[in-house]
Amino acid sequence: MISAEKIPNNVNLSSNKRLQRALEHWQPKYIQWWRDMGPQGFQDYHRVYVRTAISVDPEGWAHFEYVKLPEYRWGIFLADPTPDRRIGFGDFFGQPVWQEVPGEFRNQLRRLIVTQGDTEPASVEQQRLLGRRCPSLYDLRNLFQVNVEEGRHLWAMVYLLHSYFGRDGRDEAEELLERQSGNRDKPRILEAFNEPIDNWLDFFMFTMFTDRDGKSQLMSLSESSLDPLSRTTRFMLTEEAHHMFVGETGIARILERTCQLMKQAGYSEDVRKVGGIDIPTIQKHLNQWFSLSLDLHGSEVSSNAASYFANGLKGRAKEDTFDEHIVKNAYYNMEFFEDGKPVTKDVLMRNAMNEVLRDWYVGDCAAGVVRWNRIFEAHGMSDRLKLPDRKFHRGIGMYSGFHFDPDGVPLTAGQWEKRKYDWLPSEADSEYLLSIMAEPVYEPGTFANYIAPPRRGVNQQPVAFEYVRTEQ
Ligand code: BYC
Ligand code: FE
Ligand code: FE
Repeated sequence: MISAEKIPNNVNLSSNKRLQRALEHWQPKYIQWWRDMGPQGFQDYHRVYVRTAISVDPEGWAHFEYVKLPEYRWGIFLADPTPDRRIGFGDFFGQPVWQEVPGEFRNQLRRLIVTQGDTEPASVEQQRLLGRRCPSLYDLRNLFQVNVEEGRHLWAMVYLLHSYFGRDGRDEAEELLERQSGNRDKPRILEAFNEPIDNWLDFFMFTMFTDRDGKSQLMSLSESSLDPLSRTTRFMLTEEAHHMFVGETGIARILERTCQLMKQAGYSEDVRKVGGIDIPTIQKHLNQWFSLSLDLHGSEVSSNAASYFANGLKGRAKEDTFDEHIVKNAYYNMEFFEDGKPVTKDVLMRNAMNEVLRDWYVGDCAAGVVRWNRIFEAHGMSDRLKLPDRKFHRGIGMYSGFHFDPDGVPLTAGQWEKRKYDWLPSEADSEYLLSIMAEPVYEPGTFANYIAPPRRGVNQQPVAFEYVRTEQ
């Protein structure tokens, strides 16, 4: 029944003709955007073995089939409502959640939804050239799975804009298709979403670290008093898990292969000579995407964040695990950087909510790095990856005007200029990566030299399954 509709959904769209018409009007513009700005070279002649959400229950959600990408059935799905759900934090703690947008919070909510929505198509734009450089059909399929789901996340936000924000919401939905990642005149809103992702090391680091910011931000929005926002972000989180899986296992497979190649080549040899990716280059890309993703959490001290919390719009990750939810007289002991020295000061906790979420995020990232380092351990190697200090390479917040090395040691501008490519990818690193990715690998079961095969395939299919088919 659901699949007969133009826009698959579990929000009973056909009962709201106005909304249905508005979304059906937006749909062709979305498809045009996908064709223009989505995966380049994979629109009309390829079928991809993807998972399509056709409902939120486990069976409907895990529905796999071959589809041409522009024919993917992007739908609108909200997690099931929680009966008698109550506001979980802030000044309205304990009151019933909202099914409509309160007038006084309309602008703030719109801004949060637009900011979230803007990242989704941005990531598809950033990744549009990767298909032609893929390390295998398995990876190509995973890239497209992530891309179509980010497209669906845009649908999720556009549904909210159209349903609850009237004319303004419809205008915002149009603009979400007009801003473009990296465009000088109309860039995407948040900085990390304007950075190019043209090689697969960047792609895997992005899905590891930047999609994980998606996870922390969506967790905080899923606490929201606006119930439709909470429900839509809750379902998005189930998809986010797969994006981080792609990133974490992608890097793990590169590490595995690097270790193998180092062993074969004799440990003192440069692994690039045998076509692998050296550990320092992997560390630099980690530094890059971790620091950019820290910025995505906003300033350490933020009156916006305080106001989102007070008004019940954006909570903490796992709000129910905290003892106290009103957080009026609590303080956060924060490290500032003054006169070249760190000093700690107490900040009202509500003003530190961006930092509280960042703390959660850093912990989640650190656990992933521990898992990566087990690969070195298993190979008996002493190399390790590590997260840089959170002051390193920041463009937002109180550290952004200063320079620090990855251990958090302050540097002068001159020292930074001299050494920054010890810690961040250089032009030469990018060129090297592009050189080993110049030829895509389209043969089922074959993998580029710099990456190990995955342990298992998708949906119990073999690793050598033809995950993407070409049509004549
Ligand atoms: N770049 O009070 P402040 C995802 C602005 S990822 C540029 O510190 P606030 C995904 C800010 O707008 C998750 N500008 O921050 C992942 C403000 O401007 P005004 C995305 C920035 O307001 C992979 C000023 O600086 N979700 O889903 O607390 C693939 C001072 O702001 C940045 C969300 O972001 C930046 N990085 O904002 C696909 C959730 N950071 O007021 C998808 C929605 C801050 O001075 N957004 N600014 O003009 C929010 O919750 C918040 O707006 C922020 C922090 C987290 C962005
Ligand atoms: Fe997303
Ligand atoms: Fe994602």
